[in-house]
Amino acid sequence: MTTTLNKTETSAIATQDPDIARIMEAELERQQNTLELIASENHVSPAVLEAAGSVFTNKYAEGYPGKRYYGGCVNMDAIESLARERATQLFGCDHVNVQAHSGSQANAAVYLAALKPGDTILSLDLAHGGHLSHGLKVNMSGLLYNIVSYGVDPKTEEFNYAEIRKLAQEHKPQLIISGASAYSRQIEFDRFSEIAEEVGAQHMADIAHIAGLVATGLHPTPTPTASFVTTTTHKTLRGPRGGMIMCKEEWARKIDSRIFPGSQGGPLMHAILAKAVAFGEALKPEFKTYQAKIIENARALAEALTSAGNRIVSGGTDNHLMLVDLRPNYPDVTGKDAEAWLEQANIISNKNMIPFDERKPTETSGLRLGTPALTTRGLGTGEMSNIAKWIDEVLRSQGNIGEIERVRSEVAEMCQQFPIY
Ligand code: DSN
Repeated sequence: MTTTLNKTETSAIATQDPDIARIMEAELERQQNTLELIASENHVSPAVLEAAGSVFTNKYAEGYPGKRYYGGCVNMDAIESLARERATQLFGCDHVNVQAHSGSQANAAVYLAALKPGDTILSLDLAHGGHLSHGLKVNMSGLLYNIVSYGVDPKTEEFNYAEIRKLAQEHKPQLIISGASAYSRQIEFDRFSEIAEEVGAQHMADIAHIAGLVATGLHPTPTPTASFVTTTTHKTLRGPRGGMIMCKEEWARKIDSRIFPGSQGGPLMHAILAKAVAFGEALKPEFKTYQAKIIENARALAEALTSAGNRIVSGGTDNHLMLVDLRPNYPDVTGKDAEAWLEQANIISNKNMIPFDERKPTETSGLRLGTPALTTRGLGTGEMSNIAKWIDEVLRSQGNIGEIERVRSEVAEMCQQFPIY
C-alpha cells in the first residue's frame, strides 16, 4: 500500500468520504500555491509522508524495544531501534527517546525527570522569543514550577550571557533552559552549560527550531555539555510532526520512564517510523547542502528586506529565521494586519512579538519569517529578493486590494515553477 500525497482521485478517502477528500485536496492545493514562510513549518519528503500514513498506525507498543506490554511488536522493536540508532548517529548523543509525541511532551518529560514541583526554572521570556512550554503561566511548566525569565539585551537584541549568569546566581534554578522559537542568532550552548554547572543546575537545550542545522554542524551542538536536549522533528529537521529527547547516559532510564509511563501511554508508531525515515534522509550528505541553503536563503531574504528599509531584530540572522520590526517602515501596520494581508497574497507568515514590544501578543509589532519550507521546494536567493519585494509592496500598500491581487498572481507563477510534490 502506498500513500498518494493526498491526491484523492486514487485514494480510499475519495471513494468513501468526498467531504473529507475535498478538504484534503484543498490543503494540497493551498500548500502548492502558497509560499510558506512560517519558520517552524516544512514540506516533508514523499517517503516521510508514506511512513506517516502507514499500517504502523494500527499498533499498540507501550514500553520500549524488547520490553513491551503487548504482543506482536517485532516490527515496532525493529523500527524504534533503528530510529534510535539513526538519531544517536545524527546528533552524537548518549541516549535518545523517540517516543515523545511533540516538543512540549518532550520538555514536560524532562521537567518530570529533573525537577520537583515548586523548583525554579530559568528560561527565555516568551515575549523575547521563548516558547510556551518553557514557563508560560498557564502551561504546565508555569503551573508547576517557579519561572524566572531572562530576555535579550535591549541594545544588541542578543543574549547577554553575563546577565543570564547573574540571574542564575541570584535565583539558583534547578534547571536552565536554552533554546528559542524566535531568535535569529547563534546560541552559545556551552556557555549555558557552564552557567548551569556553576550554580548546580541541569541544562536543557531545546533545539526544536534549529535541529537540522545542529545535525549538520551548521550550528554548534549542545549534546556534549547539556544534560538534556529536546527537539521537535518537523521543523528544519524535515521529519513528521513529533518530539524527541536526547540525554546523558545517567539520565537515560529516568527520561524513558518519565515519557512512558510518566506522561504518555502508547507511542505513535507511525510517527516513529516516519522519524526513522527522516533521520535516514538527514544522515545523507545532500541534507547538509540543503541546510546550508536554508541559511543562505534566510540571509538573502533579511538583506533584501533591509535594503527595502526594514529593520531586522538584532540586525540580521545566523539561522533559518528572522524577526521583522514593522514599526520603522510601516508604523501603523501591526503583525496581525501584515499576516492577514500577506496571506491574501498567498504569502504565509506569522505575527510575532519583537523584544520589548509595546503591542499585545494578538497584535504585535513583528513578523516572523523563515526559509526551511521555501528551500525544500527549491527556491534560491534570487527568489528571496522577489519575495522581499512582494512583502514590502503589500505592507506599503496598507493591504490595498489591487496590489494584493497583483502580487498574488506573481506568487502563483513562482509556485507553479516550484512544485512541492
Ligand atoms: N509553535 C512553534 C513555532 O512556531 O515556533 C514552536 O513550537
